[in-house]
Amino acid sequence: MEACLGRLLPDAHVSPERLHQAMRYAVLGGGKRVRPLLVFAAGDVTHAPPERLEIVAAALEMIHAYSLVHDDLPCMDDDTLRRGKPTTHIEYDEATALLVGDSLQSLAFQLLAEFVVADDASTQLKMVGILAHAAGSRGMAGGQAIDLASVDKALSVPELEMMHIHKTGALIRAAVQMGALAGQPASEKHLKALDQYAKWVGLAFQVIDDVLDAEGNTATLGKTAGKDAKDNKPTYVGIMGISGARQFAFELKDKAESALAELGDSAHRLGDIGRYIVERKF
Ligand code: GRG
Repeated sequence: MEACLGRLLPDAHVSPERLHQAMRYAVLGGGKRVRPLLVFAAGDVTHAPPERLEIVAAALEMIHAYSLVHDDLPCMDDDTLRRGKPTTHIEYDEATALLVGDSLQSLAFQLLAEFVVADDASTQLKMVGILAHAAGSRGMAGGQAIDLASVDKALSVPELEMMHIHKTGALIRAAVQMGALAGQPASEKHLKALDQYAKWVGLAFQVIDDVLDAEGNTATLGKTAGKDAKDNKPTYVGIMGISGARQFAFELKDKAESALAELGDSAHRLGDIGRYIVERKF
């Protein structure tokens, strides 16, 4: 994935050099690459060719990297550390960080327009629509808007779930759907099972993110720990406590695994990723 992203990003020596260097800084050399892992594992289910999955995974990771760069800006979460390095606006400057996000978002869609990633054009167009929806105001950006409006507010579990289904879950769901669509046609039943899996895994990912933030080890996390409590943000830990939230995440992982049952052995890597997501330490 690292090599693929390095190839697809503009070369650092191509003008405008500073912007291209900053784009590479934001994307390369860090990150767990969870969304690419999900693309590849979902692609197993429909026997999708790896050369298509690489492009889909890169597009997802570029949208994800853009969201992190913008999320770290002073007008949003105002953070100085990401993936163990200074955030992009600290290493470069705010205007460059803004443009990095804009350019990564455009590049993601350019990749989906320029490479063949599905058996036919209508499926490929559907994939473009899935990513646009997941990244936009009815997905990740909308979830971020809800997040920003929730500071200092007490949210119920369903309200918290609604926020995270958009902010974190939308892109994770898109990764699974798009990975599957890159291969042979799947039945509606199988696509629905994959979407159920993605919904539960996406939520489990966020619950564990809250737990890791609360447990607070900045060195291991590579980003500032304890930030949610400091910023007075509603979290699962705030509602359930650390051990309650961890247990909830494991229940969500079990639901995700159950959704995979009818997909057979081709979904075994999706099961592995579900377990990794709740057992991870950063
Ligand atoms: C600015 C439009 C816009 C959206 C921002 C994703 C997001 C929305 C904000 C990130 C803030 C945050 C901590 C979200 C919680 C879960 C999450 C997405 C964590 C970061 O993802 P990881 O853990 O990061 O996959 P790495 O660095 O491993 O890629």
